[in-house]
Amino acid sequence: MMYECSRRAAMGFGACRALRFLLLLLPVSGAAGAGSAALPLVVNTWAFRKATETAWYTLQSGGSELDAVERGCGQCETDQCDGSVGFGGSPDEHGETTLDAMIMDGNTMEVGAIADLRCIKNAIGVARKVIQHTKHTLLVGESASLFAESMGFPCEDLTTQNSLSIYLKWLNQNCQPNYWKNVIPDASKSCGPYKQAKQLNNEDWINSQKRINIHNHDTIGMIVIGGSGNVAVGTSTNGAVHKIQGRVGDSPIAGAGAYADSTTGGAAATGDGDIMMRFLPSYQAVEYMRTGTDPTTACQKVIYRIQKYVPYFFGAVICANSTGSYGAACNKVPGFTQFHFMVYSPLLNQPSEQVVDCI
Ligand code: SD4
Repeated sequence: MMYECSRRAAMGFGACRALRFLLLLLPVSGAAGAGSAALPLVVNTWAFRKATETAWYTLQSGGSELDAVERGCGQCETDQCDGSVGFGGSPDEHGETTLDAMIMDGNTMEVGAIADLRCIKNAIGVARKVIQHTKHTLLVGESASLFAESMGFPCEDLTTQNSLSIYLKWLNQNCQPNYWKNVIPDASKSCGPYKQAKQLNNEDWINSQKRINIHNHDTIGMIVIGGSGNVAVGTSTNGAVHKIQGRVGDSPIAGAGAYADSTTGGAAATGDGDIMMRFLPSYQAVEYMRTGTDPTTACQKVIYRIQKYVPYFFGAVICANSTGSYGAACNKVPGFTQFHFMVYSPLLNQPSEQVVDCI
């Protein structure tokens, strides 16, 4: 850890370098997850290696931090990372794939975001156009698609054989699981259309939360910090599989899916957006770091805060400060005990997959 080494002069330079070398060989794990500090830095959720590489090479070839975020997340949209980013994944209740994305500039605090975007593949590209060509922050639904087309993005069918077969399988399973509660017919047994039930029963809600897990969530969230400490962040996702039409998750919401402030750092979240967006975890993590909390602890504090209300939520957060330290944390639930994320910095000669134990 460079920062620690320079402060611990008493340790001796040779010993400090040897320690740094050893630390580089260790995977990030549990509370010891603070990453070595160096700039520039790319950190992204999950083992989306090509996205990390693309962001890194964008920076290396003179692109800005925003360019790196846009191209890095865009890489995942093209690659359909884990089926949870880009076209052909997470069909909604009507079988359609819709996209959410955002990009944020930590120097100017500008945000461009789109949600419930239909028929356009490059969601983060459209989000960037919101910053570049409008005075707005968030555009949604079919109107967002019209905006995208006016910016030159082609309208294409986002359905694939894969998304169609996920959808058909779900229909054959009586539309289980789904996101309805307190409706008739009973949503835990039947498909819709639904009407509101007279009786409101909170038990339904609790049970339905238990079904939202790693198998229907995965988003790219990315933090890029340039050589002079400029921070940019972004997200891109096709959201939650079998979502109700019109549902928007945390990813395009500033402070929820991601947040950047070049005076402090950046953070991005992945997981059950319906829960996570209620806590603005990315904003909260950046605010913890602003008061001097290290990135790993900042991420952990955010997870603990949500855990207090929703112990079994599925989610993880990545955090990095503007000096280049980074960390991550995740909430431990059955089937999700470790979180993988990617890091690239001058201390690594290739994108490095790191693992943190969930808390
Ligand atoms: C959402 N948070 O729409 C996104 C999905 C996700 O990891 O992050 N998956 O809820």
